[in-house]
Amino acid sequence: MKRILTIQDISCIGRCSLTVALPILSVMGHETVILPTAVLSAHTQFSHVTFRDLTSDLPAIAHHWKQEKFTFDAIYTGYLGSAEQIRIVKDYFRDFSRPSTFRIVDPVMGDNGKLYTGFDESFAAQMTGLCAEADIILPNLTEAAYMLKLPCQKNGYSESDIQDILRRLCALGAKRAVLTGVSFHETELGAMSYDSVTDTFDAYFSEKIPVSYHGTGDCFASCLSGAILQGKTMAEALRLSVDFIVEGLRLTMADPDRRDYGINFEEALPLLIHRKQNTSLHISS
Ligand code: PXL
Repeated sequence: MKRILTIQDISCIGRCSLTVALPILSVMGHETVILPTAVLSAHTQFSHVTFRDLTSDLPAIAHHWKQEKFTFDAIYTGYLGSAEQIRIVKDYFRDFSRPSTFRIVDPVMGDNGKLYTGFDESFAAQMTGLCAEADIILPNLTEAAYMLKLPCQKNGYSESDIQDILRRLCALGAKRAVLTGVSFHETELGAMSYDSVTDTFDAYFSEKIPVSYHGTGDCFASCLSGAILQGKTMAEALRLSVDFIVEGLRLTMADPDRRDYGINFEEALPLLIHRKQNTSLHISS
């Protein structure tokens, strides 16, 4: 069994960050250690949210873990609330990694051409610095544009545009980059990745479901992290993660009581169990 540390906030309402990472990684068969960075009454797309900042707890937790000599097979980070938290996460990378530890950074900062509430370009620059230390980064197109200081463009990317963005993202320091929300055809949506070590691209597309729910990127990043830790190749991990999200979006749309509280990933979890049983490759421990 792999042990993964995931560092993100707890948003009580809204199916995102730790409330999706923990169940997804657990169902994929990983021991999941959580480090909550803040507790919010709901994610920041809601108005008037409460925010309990846990930054000052993080060094003390690290101190205890160092005494216990804990290390992890992977460290996966999502939404981080401040530049100070990014700095502390770099310390966690340094102190709790072995040479084989996968560092996975989802640079959660924005979507649909805009940064989320509370973030600015200087935060984006700090997050770009964290990405430089990662084995795998998973920006969406908005986050990639902020990282590369490019104009935000939602559609109209050609395959060679996306390949160029992926290469430039890796040139910032990460070994592999996965770009989510990629579409070359109006009926298809998926993700494309680049491995700078082998100089190879992978991509997987599925039916475009014409809705957008908050937290979808967090579900995707959790699933992809879990799949890589299961020993799946990037091509297999992309396929599983896109299929999982499409299933979750379909289930969400089919629910007559649906509200904008994230995607119904819970009823898509059996897909992850089924596909786990069919995994052919395993990474050595
Ligand atoms: O889904 C990303 C996310 C996670 N956590 C919090 C957020 C957001 C996006 O807005 O506000 C608190």
